Amino acid sequence: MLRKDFIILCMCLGLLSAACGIAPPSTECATTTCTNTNTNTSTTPTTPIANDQPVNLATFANITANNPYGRFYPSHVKDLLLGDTDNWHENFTWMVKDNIDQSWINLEWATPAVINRISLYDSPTLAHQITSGEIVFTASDGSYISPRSFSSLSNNGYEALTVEGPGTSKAVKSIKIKILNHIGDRAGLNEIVVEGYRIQDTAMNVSSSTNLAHHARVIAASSVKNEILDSTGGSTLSGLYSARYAIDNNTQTRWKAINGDSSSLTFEFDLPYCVSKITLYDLDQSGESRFSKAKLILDDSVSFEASKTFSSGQLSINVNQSMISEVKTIRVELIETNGAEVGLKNIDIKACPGT
Ligand SMILES: [Ca+2]
Ligand SMILES: [Ca+2]
Repeated sequence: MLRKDFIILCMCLGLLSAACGIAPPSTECATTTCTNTNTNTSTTPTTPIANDQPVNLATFANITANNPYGRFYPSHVKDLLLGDTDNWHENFTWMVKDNIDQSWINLEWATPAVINRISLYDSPTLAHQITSGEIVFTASDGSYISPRSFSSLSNNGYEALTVEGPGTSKAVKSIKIKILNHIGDRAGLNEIVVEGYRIQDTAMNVSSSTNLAHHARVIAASSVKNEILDSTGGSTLSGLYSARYAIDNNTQTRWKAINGDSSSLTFEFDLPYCVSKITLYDLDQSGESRFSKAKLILDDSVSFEASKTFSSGQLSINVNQSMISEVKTIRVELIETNGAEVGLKNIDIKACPGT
């Protein structure tokens, strides 16, 4: 079973509440290498961005990693869910199988952030444990930041090892977590929590090649196939078609709804971005339904509709900049569909040039 404290998070995510948060570490670390701390005590708001309100910035990071292994996708480290060995943990954890001690996972933000702490949760399988590693920081101004080393993670995957970040001394644009030693024939992480805040409350110097979808989090979905979140009945939590898979930088995964016409998905950024073009990638596997008409609603105020043929794999919609330039939330509605199990494989959101 999932741990009860994270079941709360599961339920929050299942209800897709904007108020759902992740527990911060309860004990501060005074040194660069810290011991395990329990993180089960409280929750914080996850709606940024006031500078005095630390949030889990991992949620808004683009995640990449080397040495991918099966369905243990890197994006699972920011899903706010701790998988365990009895409940489809391949859908909630990141694992590597080969070249383990040369493996890494990278979190990058579209704009700089102050990083106070990083909490690492090991993979839940007791046969696999990270026993040492290093966190490398890339400063937004290109200057050097000393890497932080860490020792053995708590093997059961439910208790975090917390490492100090550079804090206010340096703004950071990315962090890379390297595995240097391990036990077992695989290794990985259940979850990464990054406590910090933005140094600006507006997006600056975002590359037009950036896919802003990778810096968003899902806050609502009309339905999700096989998303069973009954914490009292012992039901399994498959997570196979989670809404987060529509914005996960992975064309192998998909959000799949079960309510056909007017299925919807809403996600938000932690900063307002200028958006120039949004492309929706339709499902394409045998037995999956398609959409032919979609609607985008930006910040609950401006909407666009566009159509494609059912057989077409994607739909691109240009956003008129005279109508809106600072977007915080995007709602996607699949208006006309040819079956119940509709969804999205991926969403690409282009930032405006020169913003
Ligand atoms: Ca996870
Ligand atoms: Ca995907």
